[in-house]
Amino acid sequence: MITYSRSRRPSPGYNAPMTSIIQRLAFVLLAVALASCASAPPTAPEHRPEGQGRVEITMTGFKNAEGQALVAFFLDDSGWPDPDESIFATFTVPISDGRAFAVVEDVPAGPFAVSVFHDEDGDRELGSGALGIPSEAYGFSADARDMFGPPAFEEARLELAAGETKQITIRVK
Ligand SMILES: [Ca+2]
Repeated sequence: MITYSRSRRPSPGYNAPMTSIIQRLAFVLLAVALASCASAPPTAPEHRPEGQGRVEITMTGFKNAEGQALVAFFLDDSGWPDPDESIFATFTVPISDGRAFAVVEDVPAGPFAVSVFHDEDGDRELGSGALGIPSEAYGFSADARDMFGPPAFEEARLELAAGETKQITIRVK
């Protein structure tokens, strides 16, 4: 096959079919390579639908009104669930009658998750006591809870549609 290219003088039609077959084969291989890349979800960025919505968060279960509720809003697992690592929004909300309420506007449609804790001492850290067990109450969207640490983003994940106002309740404990 390689030697044919040497005799490439006045006979252009001779090499042409082989070239086009090689080009076609290369294209098929490229398509296969691209297809196998697309089916690797851990590295591929997730497609989000167009549009925005609004999320209304009711938080319940606060045992007193000291300090504030620290709310962290995430669109993916990047930084989850650390309030200081949220790329989208982190804010504090006052507590009244064991409850707190927040509205998050202009949220891109698609997956999201929320982490909340009762920052009683106002140090922006989830207090922990003996054996590292949290001493301040906390909770996550979708009622996600894990015995041995924070739940994964996927466990707390909810979906927002474009134009939707979604009301969620997070119970801290
Ligand atoms: Ca704290």
